[in-house]
Amino acid sequence: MMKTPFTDADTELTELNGTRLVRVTPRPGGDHRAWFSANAEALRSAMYEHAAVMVKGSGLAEQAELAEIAEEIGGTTLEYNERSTPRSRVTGKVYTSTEYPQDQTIPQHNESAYSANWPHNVFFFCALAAQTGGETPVADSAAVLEALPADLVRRFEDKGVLYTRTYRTGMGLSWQEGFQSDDKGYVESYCADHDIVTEWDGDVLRTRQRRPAVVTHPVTGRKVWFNQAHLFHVQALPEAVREGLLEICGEDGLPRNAYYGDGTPITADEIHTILGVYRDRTLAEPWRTGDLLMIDNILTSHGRRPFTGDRKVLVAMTQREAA
Ligand SMILES: O=C(O)CCC(=O)C(=O)O
Repeated sequence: MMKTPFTDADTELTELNGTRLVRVTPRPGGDHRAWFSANAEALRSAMYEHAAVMVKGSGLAEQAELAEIAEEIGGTTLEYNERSTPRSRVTGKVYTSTEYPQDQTIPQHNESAYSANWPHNVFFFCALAAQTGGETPVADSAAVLEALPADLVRRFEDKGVLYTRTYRTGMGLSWQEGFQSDDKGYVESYCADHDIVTEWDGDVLRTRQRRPAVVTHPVTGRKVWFNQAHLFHVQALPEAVREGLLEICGEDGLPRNAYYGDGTPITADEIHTILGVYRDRTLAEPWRTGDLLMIDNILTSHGRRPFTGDRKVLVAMTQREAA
């Protein structure tokens, strides 16, 4: 089944409309670090082939081990810069996953696709499984692209996506949190270096950045849907929140919004079409404490389901050396 077979493990493949998740269960009793080293190539290869791999009962005990295993398999671990959601540093370059209220769904997204610096791989470690729910679902980005209407894809491919943000204290992230700095000069130079247009109004910062909607995976050559238009767009918000925000901030001052790259509007129907295509291709494997989910961030998107009880999922993001 697998191009590079796993050693000392049972594997099982689940598939839904082009999204594939490999469940790998190492045989009990072995040294988990030695298992990861022996299977590093098989894990990388399974991510290229199937995009999502969940190691059940990974044996990880300490938070720092997540970074070490992520580095061994994925390359250099990254800081969470140019943030769009709240996360806390746990240790080194290991963070909590997005800290949104537990009754909320986090829509599918490729990590940091709005930024010029997105990770190649994302590793999620379940340090404490929720009482109910709280899965981290995955959806195949190439399958999403194939299922979207051709005319919609053409428009997005031609124009790209324009992401707009307004950073102000108390509504979404402040610019200090988004850019992890209190220094406006630093923010200005970061934005200039990354093709982000800035506009200050006292302590309120507005930014605009144009990014692609479709990319080609550098290793597999697969073309994929890779953007967060459906997540930034005002239509993604529940109606009451949307109406409230529009009344307080106006469209120009929304914490986040998305347009086509030429500034023309993306319609509500288009956003709902995209959300529907994701929904039909999303696989959610239940977490057990100790499981480790690893994904290729271009080939697969992730999200989060609502949950009850306490839950702790940690994240490490990595970047491969340039080929
Ligand atoms: O908590 C999770 O399972 C994932 C949350 C998420 O989407 C993220 O941190 O990017």
